[in-house]
Amino acid sequence: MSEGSRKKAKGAIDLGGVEFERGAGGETHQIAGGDVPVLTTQGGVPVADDQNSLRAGQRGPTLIEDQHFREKIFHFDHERIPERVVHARGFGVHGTFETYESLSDITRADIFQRAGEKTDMFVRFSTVAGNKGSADLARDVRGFACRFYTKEGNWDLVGNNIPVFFIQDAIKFPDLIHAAKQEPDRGFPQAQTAHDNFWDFISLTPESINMALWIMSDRTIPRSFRFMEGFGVHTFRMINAEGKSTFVKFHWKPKQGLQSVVWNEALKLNGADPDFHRRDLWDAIQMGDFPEWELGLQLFDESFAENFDFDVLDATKIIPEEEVPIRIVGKMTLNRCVDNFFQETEQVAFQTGNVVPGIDFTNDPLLQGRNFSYLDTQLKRLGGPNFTHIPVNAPRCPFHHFQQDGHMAMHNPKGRANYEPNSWGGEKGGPRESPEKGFPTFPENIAGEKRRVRSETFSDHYSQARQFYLSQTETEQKHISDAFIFELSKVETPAIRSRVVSHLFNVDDDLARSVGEGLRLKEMPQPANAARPTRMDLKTSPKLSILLNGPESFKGRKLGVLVTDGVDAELFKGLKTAVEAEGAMIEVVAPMVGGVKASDGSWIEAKQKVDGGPSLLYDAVAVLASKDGADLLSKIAPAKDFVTDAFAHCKFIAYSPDAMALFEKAGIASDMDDGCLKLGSAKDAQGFIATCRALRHWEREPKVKAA
Ligand code: HDD
Repeated sequence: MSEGSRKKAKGAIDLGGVEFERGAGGETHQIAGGDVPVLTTQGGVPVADDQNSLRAGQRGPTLIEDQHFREKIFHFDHERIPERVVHARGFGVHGTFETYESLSDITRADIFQRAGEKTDMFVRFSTVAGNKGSADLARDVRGFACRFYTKEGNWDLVGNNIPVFFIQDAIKFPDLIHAAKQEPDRGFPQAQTAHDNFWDFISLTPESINMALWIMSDRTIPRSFRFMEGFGVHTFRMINAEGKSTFVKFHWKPKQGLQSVVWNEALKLNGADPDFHRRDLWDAIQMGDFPEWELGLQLFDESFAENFDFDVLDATKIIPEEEVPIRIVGKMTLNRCVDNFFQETEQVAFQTGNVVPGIDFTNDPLLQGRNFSYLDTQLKRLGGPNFTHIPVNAPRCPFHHFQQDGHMAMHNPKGRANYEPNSWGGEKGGPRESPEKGFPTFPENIAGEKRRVRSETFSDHYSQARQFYLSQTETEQKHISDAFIFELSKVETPAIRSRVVSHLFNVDDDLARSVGEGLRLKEMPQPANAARPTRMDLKTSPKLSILLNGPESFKGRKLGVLVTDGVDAELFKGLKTAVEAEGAMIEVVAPMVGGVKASDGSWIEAKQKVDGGPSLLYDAVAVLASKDGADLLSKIAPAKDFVTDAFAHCKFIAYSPDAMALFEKAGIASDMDDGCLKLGSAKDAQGFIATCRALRHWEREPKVKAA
């Protein structure tokens, strides 16, 4: 509000730029006027006093007549809606999709007709098992749900960051989720699969073993939503204007490259910053560093599907990129945070059934079941059938239908006709169907007995698990084995531990043995009975590794710099320049949040006090300390953790010569390796940042064993 835009009220006081006045009881009222609107009730009635309920006498009871109090409390009492039964914790943002080229030969979907066309999007990332308030770094699959507001309606691609699923038939979904979430008698553990029920179910469900390998890999502990792939999982169809069908699998490739954290880091991050992933995305978008993914299609025909090693309708299987290369057809840019979390992120109602003309389902039994479930769940969560009237769920193209009434109806059909056929004609008669423009279901020929049955073509449960495992680097294989050992160590029933290992013998002998030994099983189990023997001849697929597909830059990553008073100003400036030139971020950590005084007398502002800014938050770290500063840091336990954790998590570490005292006191000075770089002068900073492009110094890992 501009000064003098309104008169200062009598007795007004100024609390940090906002004007208040004292009421009769000594309380403060924020004064309306100028740019500040008058507070009203939901009905628009101006409110005079929002500090005190209406009382009979100064110290008497509250009056039931107080309609303002009643409305306020009534609304508050009804603020909560049920959280999602799965994927409760999520973070949504807006974006844009840009089509690179016309795909009219493959699909008539309007969004893929014109190169350069931009389509609005809403995307929600999530974890699966945890409740709404759980921590971001749980070991879990990440949801990757994308809505395209196309000119022919909403298309929802409701995928995950892992291309396969646990089960083949949707009828097992409630069992899977019951087993994964908190055990029903005790209500814990929260957001963890490391418990008996989950591994009991997995070990009795061999079709889940391929996914079990994926979830024990670092895919389930991504460094950021920005650094993970997305997958539509199922095989879908694309249909062109002539009615020709092509099978398709959807992939999202992050332009930022892939990156995960290590398990020990994830465990600690959950305490240091339970909002680590949502904060990361929020910060990146607010800073204008918009994350981008390219949309890729694996396109194939009936004859490929018939000859492929596995059934393309089985959602527990991939088609390796090496066999059907990915065709990049467009780019998604996430560029706007929501205005209100509840209104958009909580209320967005994704549905696999939202497909547009030119995109169609296949008979994948998991997809078929999902089409039923997603519509159904919205009724429970959003309270009625009119959830498409909520702006984030409404199409952005014209729409006309005869659905009417129900709770919270915002737009009923206008005019006399609310049915068809009708004989009113013209505008009065309302919308009509269009065989030409309408959604064309692919006329697939289907015949068969009505039976509860699982196709024989779905029965190979181990071959792709083996292929996935053998496609990983040695470092990643070790992480998988360590993750199994960690999770199964939390399983209290030895028979369940053994049963899981018995499946691993059908995947890879070395893996099974290392897990069995890590658990100290008294006796190695026999391989589990397999419906089909594991195929040993599948080629490895390097595209399945994270480390082989990382970025070649430190762009979008964060360097944490621990500084003290007396820090060499030139060195700090040199490092900052090098980080910014790379398109990365620098965050200053100091003994006190106010900052430090550099060697030239200049002031360096800090973002974090050292105990609130552990090295876990950063991709690489630097310690720039004066001699006195290093002595001070040596006495601060979180400063010692800063360097020991960074070292244990295989991060690159830079240090000013005087900072060495901290490493000595922390007990790691004699172990420091090629991943630790001394910054003699500002010139060395560039070389350090170039080194950081490798993200982690994995050679160190066998020595520190922290993963
Ligand atoms: Fe699901 C939510 C992804 C199988 C039933 N699912 C949900 C979300 C994602 C996925 C990303 C969160 C959407 C959001 O952000 O609001 N789900 C998947 C994938 C699956 C899968 C990739 C397998 C390929 N889901 C699946 C099955 C069923 C469900 C088999 C039930 C038969 N999923 C649901 C649900 C949810 C849901 C209960 C909870 C909230 C919601 O739908 O809107 O209906």
